[in-house]
Amino acid sequence: MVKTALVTGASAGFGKAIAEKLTADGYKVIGAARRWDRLQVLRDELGKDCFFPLQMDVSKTQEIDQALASLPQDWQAVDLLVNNAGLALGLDKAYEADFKDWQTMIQTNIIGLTYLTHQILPQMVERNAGLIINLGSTAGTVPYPGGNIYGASKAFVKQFSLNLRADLFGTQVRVTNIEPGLCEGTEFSNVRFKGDNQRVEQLYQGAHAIRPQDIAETVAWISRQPEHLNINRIEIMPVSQSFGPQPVHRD
Ligand code: 8X3
Repeated sequence: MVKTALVTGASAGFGKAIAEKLTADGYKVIGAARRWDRLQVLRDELGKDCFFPLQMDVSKTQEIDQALASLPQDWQAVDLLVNNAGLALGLDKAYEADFKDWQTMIQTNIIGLTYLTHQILPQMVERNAGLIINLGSTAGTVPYPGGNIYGASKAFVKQFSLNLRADLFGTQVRVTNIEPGLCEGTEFSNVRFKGDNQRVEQLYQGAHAIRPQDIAETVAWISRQPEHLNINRIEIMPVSQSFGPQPVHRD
């Protein structure tokens, strides 16, 4: 039976690569994003039988409700939910950061992700089947200067993923948190640095960072695991990235 996936943030970066990979693997994919024109291009590329464009801003719970209610009958049963939409804004120290940026990250990375999950979860439990893949980050485990709310939101996503499994004990519904490190080929850093493309270029120069296709492959691999296995967490970094020493400030 053909399975249906719902992928948020599907218009670019990870989400687009995941939508492309899952349709190639035989899924019907609902691609959710704000940018309708990009979703239409993706529908033309993937075909209307394989890809259903769903315009919604995941940070607005009302839009999530309206979008889900607009799904045609044969696209309503979601077998795989990929909570990919999320963002980082700024890399400023907490005492210099713009609180509006913090609110936007919390609204998208936490409220949006949890609300959509809350709306989809009951149908999965009812069918006693389903897989939720959340996009966390190494920033949810490794603190770094300027990571403040972004990292905290991804720590939330990690613990939320694990706690979901705790609640889903006894069901066949599975949950995985993917935690990538430095990634390129997405709009992530352009958004974080608010269009400072020189800073973005410097960040990725020679880094051979994770690419969207790598994450799409990971999603596909998780989705192919036998039903008796739950992949709890996957942490992925490029070989060029590693861990740092703990800094000690001296007088
Ligand atoms: C992306 C990884 O290191 O830019 O979530 O925070 S990092």
